[in-house]
Amino acid sequence: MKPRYVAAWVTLAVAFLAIETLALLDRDPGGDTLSELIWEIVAIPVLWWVAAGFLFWLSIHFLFRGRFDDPRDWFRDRDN
Ligand SMILES: [Ca+2]
Repeated sequence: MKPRYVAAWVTLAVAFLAIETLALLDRDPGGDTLSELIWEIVAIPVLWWVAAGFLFWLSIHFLFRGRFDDPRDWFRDRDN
């Protein structure tokens, strides 16, 4: 692990928690939590497909530990 990047990711996570908490405590309805923001963005059909594609890639990326990130590896014979 690289400490600078770990610190940056932890800072991002803490900032996310702070923003999300403020948004949840804000009683004005709609458009302030991350979910509500994303739902407003993906209401545009082309952006829904972009988000779906990104989430599909992200799922494969995490589940297979990045094994399929490089398309050149998809058809490479692993026995050689
Ligand atoms: Ca709110």
